[in-house]
Amino acid sequence: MDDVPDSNRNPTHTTDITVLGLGAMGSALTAALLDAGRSVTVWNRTAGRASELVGRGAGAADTVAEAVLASPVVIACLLDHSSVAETLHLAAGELRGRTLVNLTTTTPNESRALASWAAEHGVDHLDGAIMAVPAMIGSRAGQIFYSGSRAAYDALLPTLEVWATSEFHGQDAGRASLVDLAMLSGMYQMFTGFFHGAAMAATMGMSASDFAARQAPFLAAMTEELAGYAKVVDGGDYAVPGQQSLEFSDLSHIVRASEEEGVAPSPIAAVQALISGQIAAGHGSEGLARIYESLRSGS
Ligand code: FVH
Repeated sequence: MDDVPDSNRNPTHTTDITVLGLGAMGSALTAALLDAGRSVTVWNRTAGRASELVGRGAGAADTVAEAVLASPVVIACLLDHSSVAETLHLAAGELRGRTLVNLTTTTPNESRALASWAAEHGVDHLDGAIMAVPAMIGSRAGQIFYSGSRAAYDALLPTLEVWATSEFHGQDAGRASLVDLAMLSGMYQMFTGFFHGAAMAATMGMSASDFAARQAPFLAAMTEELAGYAKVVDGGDYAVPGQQSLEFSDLSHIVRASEEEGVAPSPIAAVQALISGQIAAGHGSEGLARIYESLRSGS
């Protein structure tokens, strides 16, 4: 790396941890490790991103293989699954006998594919899914889900806890990613619902900020309903008394209003389609949570 002073080049000493990838998240993870007193070797594909961390005590490696050889534990925090595969193939032999923690966002099957690759190459593999932005790393506010090697998780827990609250989800490497992406699915659909509502309110001149000031406390109050809906889903009885029925929850008036105002109705129309499907299947008197069954069955 061109930005690294000679004294930090080609570390001959063994460090505690190697971090591959110094994007926003990899840099935050490294900084937290240094703050916690761990010795760290870093590598990044593009030169010029290590200087600040080197100034704080990290050693910088010129190649992936050199970085991997420097530590018994290797953290990968790269863009996506392909970049991880591409990078690790450069040091497959050097990784043998080491622990790999992949904190890159991947799909569950991509995590499982990496687990198989790691097993074939004698690497102890733990997959992690980060529920935090870089500024939250180093505090208990963030969460990181893990799955894969239980032995690696147990051994590394004091280090993992440097970054965020840790939660182990099982030895199937895909599970952490699955929980992560399921959580993000809920979040993005909530945001999309907000944007749809803001677009409707904008047709009468309300700013998105004014709409947000009203929507935020309302949505916060509505999240109180989640536990009740979850209880119905887990119990599997959607006819439990006291719920608002699907027929009563018909949202076609919101779809119509959206269309009348010239706003694309797609987000709310998707919800209405789930409701209509369950009503057509004869479940109109059951509660809104019944749409979970359409989603679960893939229909
Ligand atoms: N940042 C965030 O808020 C989110 C929070 C939740 C989890 N994500 C995931 O973390 C992974 C890394 O995210 P990031 O924010 O660090 O991403 P960037 O700042 O864009 O840095 C990307 C790094 O990946 C390197 N890279 C890209 N392609 C390759 C490749 N083919 N081979 C080797 N390295 C590659 C890139 O290197 P360079 O462009 O500087 O050379 C950066 O180091 C990610 O999965 C998020 O979804 C973060």
